Amino acid sequence: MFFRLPGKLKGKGVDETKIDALRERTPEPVRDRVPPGQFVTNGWPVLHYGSVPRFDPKNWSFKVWGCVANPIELDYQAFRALPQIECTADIHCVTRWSKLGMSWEGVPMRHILDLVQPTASARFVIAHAEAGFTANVPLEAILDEDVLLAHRADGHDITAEHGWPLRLVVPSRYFWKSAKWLRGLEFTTDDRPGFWEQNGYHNDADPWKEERHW
Ligand SMILES: Nc1nc2c(c(=O)[nH]1)N[C@H]1C(S)=C(S)[C@@H](COP(=O)(O)O)O[C@H]1N2
Ligand SMILES: [Mo]
Repeated sequence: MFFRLPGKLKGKGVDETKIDALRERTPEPVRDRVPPGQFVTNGWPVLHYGSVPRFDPKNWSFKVWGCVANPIELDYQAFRALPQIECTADIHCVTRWSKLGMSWEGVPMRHILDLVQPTASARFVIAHAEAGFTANVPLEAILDEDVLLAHRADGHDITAEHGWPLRLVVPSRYFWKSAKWLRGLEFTTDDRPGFWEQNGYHNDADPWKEERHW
């Protein structure tokens, strides 16, 4: 049986009957970093709904609004002038591939939080991407130090199909929460399921608990 994603998702599922065999090939030293039901890939599949948006720096901005003391709207130049860090993180896609030890470069979410100062009523963050795509995470999920607004991965600029010029990276959740072509963050009091969450994926998406589907 093939594991299929809802809608017109680009990319292919994995043959579920092969997961155990694929897992057995995982080298011993990293086996405990692979969540249940996942296997390690060295490639980097491209998966998303819809088409790859065109990037024009003149018409690009990054906004943060909602339950924050200091909403911001930055143009591309201003965004790129923000402090950047590099960190290493594993990513886990609900279609069962995991990619270990990826290096990511970008603006740490911690810095954005310092800038905007979420208010006491902020409990969730909705990532807004091009073409109306959204993904929701609880505030706790973005407090980890490895949560980045990334523009480089594994030493290269992120390609258009992987989210250029900016993507969210939330390593603690399945990769669908890591919105590509990110344009803004909205802090909210109430949770609001995003695109994949409304299409059958689990709201919380913890790969260690295999929170794949509702
Ligand atoms: N804007 C946007 N971001 C998205 C998606 C999407 O459909 N649109 N799909 C998500 C899903 S389901 C996955 S698995 C990852 C895949 O990222 P990749 O193509 O870089 O591997 O992007 C996530 N981010
Ligand atoms: Mo996905």
